[in-house]
Amino acid sequence: MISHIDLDYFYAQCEEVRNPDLRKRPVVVCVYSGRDGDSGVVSTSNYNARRLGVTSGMPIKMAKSKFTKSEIDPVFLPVDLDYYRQFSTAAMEIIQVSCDIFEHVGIDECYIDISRASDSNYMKSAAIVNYIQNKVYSKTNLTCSIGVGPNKLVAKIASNIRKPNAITVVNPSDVKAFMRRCKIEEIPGVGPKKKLRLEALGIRSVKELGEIDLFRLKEVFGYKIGSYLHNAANGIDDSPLKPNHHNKQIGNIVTLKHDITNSEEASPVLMSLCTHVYNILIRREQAYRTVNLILILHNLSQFNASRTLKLISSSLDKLQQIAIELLADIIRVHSLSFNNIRRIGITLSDLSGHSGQNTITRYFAEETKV
Ligand code: DGT
Ligand code: CA
Repeated sequence: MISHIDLDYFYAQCEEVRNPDLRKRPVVVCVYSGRDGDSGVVSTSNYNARRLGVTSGMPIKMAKSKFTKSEIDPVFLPVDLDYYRQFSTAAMEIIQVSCDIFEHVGIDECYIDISRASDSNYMKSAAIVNYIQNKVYSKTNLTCSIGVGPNKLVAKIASNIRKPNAITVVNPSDVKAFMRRCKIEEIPGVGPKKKLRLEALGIRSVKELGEIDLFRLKEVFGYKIGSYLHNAANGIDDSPLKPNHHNKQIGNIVTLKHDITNSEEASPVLMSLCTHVYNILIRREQAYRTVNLILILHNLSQFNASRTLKLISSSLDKLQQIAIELLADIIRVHSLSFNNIRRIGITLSDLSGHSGQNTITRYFAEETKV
């Protein structure tokens, strides 16, 4: 049983969390090209802006034109990826410790396998994803949409079909009917070009796609895509989850807001980085053996130093002490100047003692006991 989890209007929702007053207004997050004030494209927008026709990839000028008659002033903001990544890491960590197998597929989406946690019971699966949805919200203030199905394809379509803050569970016996209700462009990989090519073959619905002669599809789209489309129309997908090796390391990197000139000024940044990765470590019920520090300079050159302990540790004090020593080592060995540092990152690896494998099963076991 697979679930696909997708954070809603991700960049724009992060901006709403940063400034809750934005919730009432249209929020458009943009990639500015830097050529002139309005050159660039929309990355994403909140639902207030989407209702007026703003879409991802739209030129900023065109997005602005959608608000000429709007009573509420829209807010146009530049993408702040470092900030959004913190939300992504926090949300993915929460999801990851709640399941057996986890595949992170984009900044705001992942697949999880909940077969074991739910005993392959679809009623139970709804309770599990509801628990995850609430937990993500309580820790990050972000809503997400979740799909559950017998494979990745159905789970992904299901998470996309109702948004925001929705859960859509598709039972195996309903897969065919569910697929037939979908629009052809809701099949992942069917964009405007493929849609046109399918129309040229007389295929306008998922039903027609599922019923067309497979050889004809393969002739037009090639073996791989032809088979994919045919299977997808029937809700068939046997692609496995590809677990990320997130459990193997925990890292975080920050961009300095101001130049620093000495180790005293670097210290609070290191402390907060250490605390961040340490909190993840503790949440996962793990311990570390290796600490790696990375420095990225203004000219983008990178320097690393790492320390492997004789014994595993779960001490925050020790981690902070090692981080300070590693920073001093890099500065000394490479004769660097503090004010050239642009970004600092810390990674913990050689992790062990992972027992958070099935928080969800435990949670439900405890619930049942009560
Ligand atoms: P959703 O999932 O429909 O509620 O909305 P989003 O905004 O989460 O969209 P999604 O999941 O396709 O993409 C995740 C983030 O990736 C989104 O918040 C901003 C970025 N993104 C999406 N599409 C584009 C695009 O066409 N251009 C650029 N620059 N960024 C994009
Ligand atoms: Ca999303």
